[in-house]
Amino acid sequence: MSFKIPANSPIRTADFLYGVATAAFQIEGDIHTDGRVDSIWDTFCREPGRVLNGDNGEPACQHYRLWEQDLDLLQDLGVDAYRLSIAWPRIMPASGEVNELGLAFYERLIDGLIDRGIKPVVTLYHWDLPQYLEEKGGWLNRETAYAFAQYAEVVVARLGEKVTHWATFNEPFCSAFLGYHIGVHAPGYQEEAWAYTAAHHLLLAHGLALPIMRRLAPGSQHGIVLNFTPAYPATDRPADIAAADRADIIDVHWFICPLLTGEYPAGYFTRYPALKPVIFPGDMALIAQKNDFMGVNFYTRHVVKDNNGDTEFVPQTSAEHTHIGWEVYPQALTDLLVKLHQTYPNLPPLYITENGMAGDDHLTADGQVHDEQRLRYYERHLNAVGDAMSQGVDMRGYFAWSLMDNFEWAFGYSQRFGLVYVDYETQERTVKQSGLAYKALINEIRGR
Ligand code: IFM
Repeated sequence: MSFKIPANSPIRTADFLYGVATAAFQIEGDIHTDGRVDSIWDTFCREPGRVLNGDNGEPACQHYRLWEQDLDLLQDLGVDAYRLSIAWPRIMPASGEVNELGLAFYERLIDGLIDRGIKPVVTLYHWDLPQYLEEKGGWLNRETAYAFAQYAEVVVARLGEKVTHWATFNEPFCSAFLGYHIGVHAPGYQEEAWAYTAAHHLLLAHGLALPIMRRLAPGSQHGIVLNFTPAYPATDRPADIAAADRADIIDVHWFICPLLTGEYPAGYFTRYPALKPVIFPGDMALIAQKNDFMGVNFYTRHVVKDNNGDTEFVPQTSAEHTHIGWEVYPQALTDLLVKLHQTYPNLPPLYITENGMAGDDHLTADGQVHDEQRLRYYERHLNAVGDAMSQGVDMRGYFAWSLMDNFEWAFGYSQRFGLVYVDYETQERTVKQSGLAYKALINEIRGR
C-alpha cells in the first residue's frame, strides 16, 4: 500500500517536513498522577450527557506512562517532527505555583524526541484550561490571558530552543465558539456574545505570550495553529454566495484577520454591536505581532445557502463522508491555502498542522487494520497541498492527525483518527495500512 504522489510534486522537496500530531488530554491518561489538577475537560466529562458514553481522559492512550514506546513508534514511522501539546494543569496546579514533576515529564519527552532525531513542535494550549481558572471566569476573564502568559514563560524558560516550533494555541475557534456559543466543548456555554469575548482574550493571550517566548527561545520559530472550514455556496445565486461569505467570516477569517491585519473582519461589529467584546487600547497591536509561522488545521468544508438572510447548511448527501460524518472534499484545502495566500499579503509560512479522518477501524484476523478510505484521504489531501504550493503558497510541512487513535472530545473514544490503532483495553498499538503508507512515503522521499 502506498500513496500516489507525482514525482515532481513540491511536497517531495527535502526541506518539507513530515510529522504527526497529538494533544495532551487526548492521549496522556493519568489525569491524577504527579500533581496534575483538573482541567475544564475533566469537569465537562463528568457532566452527564456532555461526552458520548460518559467517556473521559482515562485511559486515553496511557501515553503518560507509555511515552518511551510511543517515541520509538514515531522513530519507526520515520517522521521528521512530532507535534504535541503541554497540559497546563500538569505545570501549574494553582495560580503562581509550578509543578516540577509536570515540567520534568515534558522535558524527558522533548529530550527523547531529540535523541531520536525528531523535531519537537509544541503547542502550549490545546483546550485544557485549569479548572481553577474557569472558576474565576475562564476565557471570559481578561486575567486568564495574563495567566497564560505566565504559564508560557514557565514552560518556555525550561524547554526553550529544544523545541523547534512553539505554538501558543491550537484552534482558538473551538475554545471560543464551540466552548461558549455552541456549547459542545468545555466549558459548554451557549451564549453567543461570550464567544467573541473568549476569542478576544485568547488572541490577547497569544499577543502577551509571544514576546516572552521569543525572548526565552530566540532560535525557535513562534506562531499559532488555526482551524479553517471554508464554505461553498450551494448554487451560484448571489444570495447563496453571500451566505458562504458570511460563514467564512467566522469559520475562516475570525482569527487570522486580526492576527495579520490588527482588525476584526470589517463592519462585523457595526452590524452586530451586541457581540462586540471589550477591547482595550493596545490590544489589537499586541494581537497583530509578527508570527514566524502559522499552522493550518483542515478536515472538511461546508456547503451553505441563504434562507431569508440566515445561513443554512446544505448536507451533501451523495458525497463521500467519514465515520464522524464530515464530507471528504480535498479541493477545499487547495482553494483555502490559495485564498489565504491571496487575501493576506503578510501571510507567514504555513504548515498543515492537522489533517486526517475518523474511520470505523477494526483490527482484523490478519492482525492488520485495512483503512483504505484513510489511505485515499491522505493521498488526496497531500496532493491538494502540493497543488497549492504549485500555485505559489509557501508551505513548509504536513502533520497527520493523529499519530494514534485517541479521545475525540465530545465523541469520546468512538471516533478513531490514528495512523496507529489503539486497543484501549490492552493499550496495544498496531500501525494501520495508512500509517504504513505514510512511513513508506517519508522513507522514499528521504531516500531510506
Ligand atoms: O481531535 C481534534 C483535535 O484535537 C483538534 N482538531 C480536530 C481534531 C479532530 O476533531
